[in-house]
Amino acid sequence: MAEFEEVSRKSKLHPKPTGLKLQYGTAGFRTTAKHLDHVMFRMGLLAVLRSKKTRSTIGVMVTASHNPEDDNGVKLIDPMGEMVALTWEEYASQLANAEQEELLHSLNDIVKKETIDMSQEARVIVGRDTRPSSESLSRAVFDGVQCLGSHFHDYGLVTTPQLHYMVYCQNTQGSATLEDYYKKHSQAFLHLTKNAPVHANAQRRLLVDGANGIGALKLRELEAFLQKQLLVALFNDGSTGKLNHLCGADYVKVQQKPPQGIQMEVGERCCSFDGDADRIVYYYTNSDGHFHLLDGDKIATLISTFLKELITEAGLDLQVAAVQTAYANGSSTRFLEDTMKMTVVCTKTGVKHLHHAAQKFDVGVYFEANGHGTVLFSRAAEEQIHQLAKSPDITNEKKHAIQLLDNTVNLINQTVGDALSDMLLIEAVLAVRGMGVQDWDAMYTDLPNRQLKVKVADRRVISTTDAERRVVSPAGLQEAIDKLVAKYQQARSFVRPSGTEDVVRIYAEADTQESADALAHEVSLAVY
Ligand code: 16G
Ligand code: ZN
Repeated sequence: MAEFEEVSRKSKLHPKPTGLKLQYGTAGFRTTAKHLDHVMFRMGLLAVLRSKKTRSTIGVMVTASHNPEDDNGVKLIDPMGEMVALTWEEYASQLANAEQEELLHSLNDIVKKETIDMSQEARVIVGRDTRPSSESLSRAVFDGVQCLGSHFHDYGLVTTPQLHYMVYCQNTQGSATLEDYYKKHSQAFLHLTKNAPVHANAQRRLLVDGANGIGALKLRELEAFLQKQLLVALFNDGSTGKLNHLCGADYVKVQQKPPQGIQMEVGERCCSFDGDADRIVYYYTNSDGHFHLLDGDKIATLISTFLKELITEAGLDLQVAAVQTAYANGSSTRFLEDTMKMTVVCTKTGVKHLHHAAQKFDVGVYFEANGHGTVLFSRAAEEQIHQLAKSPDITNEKKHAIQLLDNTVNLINQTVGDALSDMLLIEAVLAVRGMGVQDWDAMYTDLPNRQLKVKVADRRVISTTDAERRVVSPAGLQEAIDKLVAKYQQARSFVRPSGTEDVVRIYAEADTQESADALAHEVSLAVY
C-alpha cells in the first residue's frame, strides 16, 4: 500500500468524526456542512479510482441543491455526464463511513474489487455552488485527488447541470468550456426564436427568481449571449437574500405560492430555479389574484406536445414517451395518455430512475413534478434528425419542422435536468407557438393537491412498491390509505420515505383543495 502513503498522511487533516454514518442518497451525500470535510476528501479519492477505472474524466459537484444554506453535499458524475453507477454509490458510502484507521483498507478493497490499474492516468473536474462552505469543501476534494497523484481542474462556481455537461464534453470532445455551453444553447435558442410570429417577440419578458444561488450568477453570464432576445428581470440574485430562503423552485412548488422578493404583475410569466439550477418551475397570477403554478408536469406536457407535433410534421417515425413519478398530477398523466396518445412510464423518485427509463425510447421526455427534467434522444433518433435537417430534397413544410426539431435537440442539455436550458426551451416553444403562459396553463387543469411531511422515529420502517405508489410495510398502512382515498372524489394518495431528509412524505390529490388537504392530513395521521 505504498501508493497510499500520502493518503494516510493527508487523511489526518480531514478526520472523520468517530461513529458518524452517512449514506450516498438519491442525489449524493447531503447533510450539515460541518460534517462533510472528510466525505469531500474521500470523494476526491473515489473520483480518482472511478476515473482510472473508466479511463475517463469524472466530475465532483459540491452542492446541496435546494437544502438550507448551512447544509452541503457532494455527488459524482460519470463519463457521459450521468449520475454515478449504482455499485459506486455503495463504494462511496463504504469509503465515507470507514473509520480513520480503516480508510486505507477500504480504499484498497475497492481497488481490488474493481481491478483498478493504479498506474492509469486520472482526471477529475470539480464544481461548486455558492454556499459559504462550498469553497473550503471543494479544497478538501482537491486534496483527495492530489494525494493519489492525480490532476484536477476546478471549474469553480458552476450550476450542477453545467458540470454534468463539462464532463460529457471532456469525454466526447476532449475539451469543455463554459463559453461553449453558453454558445451552443444560446445559438439554438436564437435559431428557434427566429421562427416566432412577430407578435410573440413582444412577450419575451420573463421574471426569474434565482433562489439567491448559482443560477442567478450563471443566468447573467448566459444573458450576454442572447442578443436581447429574452428580456430577463432577475430577482433573488444573491446580492442580499439567503440561498433558498423563502424562494427558489422547491419553496414555490411545495408552498404553492410566489417566492419572496419578486414583484410580479398580473399575467406576467415568472420562473424559479433551485439552489444549484437543475430545477425550474413557472407561475403567474391571474386577474383575480389566483396563483397558478406550472410545474414539471406542465413543462413535460408543453415540451412533449411540441416535439410530437414536429416529429409528425417532419414525417419521422419516432416514439415520444413521457416519464413521470408518483408525484405527477393525475390530470397530466391523463392528458398525455388520452389526449396526446403518448406512452407514459412511472418510476421511483430521483433523477437517475427517470433518466434510465427515458433512455429506452427514441425520444424520452422526463420530468419530476418538482421541475427537474430534460429530454433524451436516442443516438439513432438524433442522427436521423440531423441527417434529415441537412437533406436537400424535402418539402418546405417538412423542412421547417425538421429544422425546428434540429435546433430543439441542440437546445437541450441531455446529461441532466438544467434550469437554464429548460428555461430557454420553454421560452422558445412559447415564442414559436405564439403562446402566452395562460394558453400553456390551459392545456389541462391540475387536480388540487397537497404535500406534507412527518417526522417519524425511523422512516425506514416504510417500504414501498409499484414506483412508490403502494406501501408494502408496515402491514395495514396501505389498507388504511385505500380506505381514506375512497372517501373522496378523483382522489389518490401515497406515502414514501424521503431519500434526502429524515422524514416520511405524503402526497394527496382530489377534486377540491379542501379534499386534497383533508386527505393528506388524514393519511399523515395514519403514518404515525
Ligand atoms: C433529490 C433528487 C430529486 C428528487 C428529490 C426527492 C436528484 C438529482 N435529485 O433532490 O430528483 O425529487 O431528491 O427528495 O436526483 P426526497 O426523497 O427527499 O423526497
Ligand atoms: Zn437541485
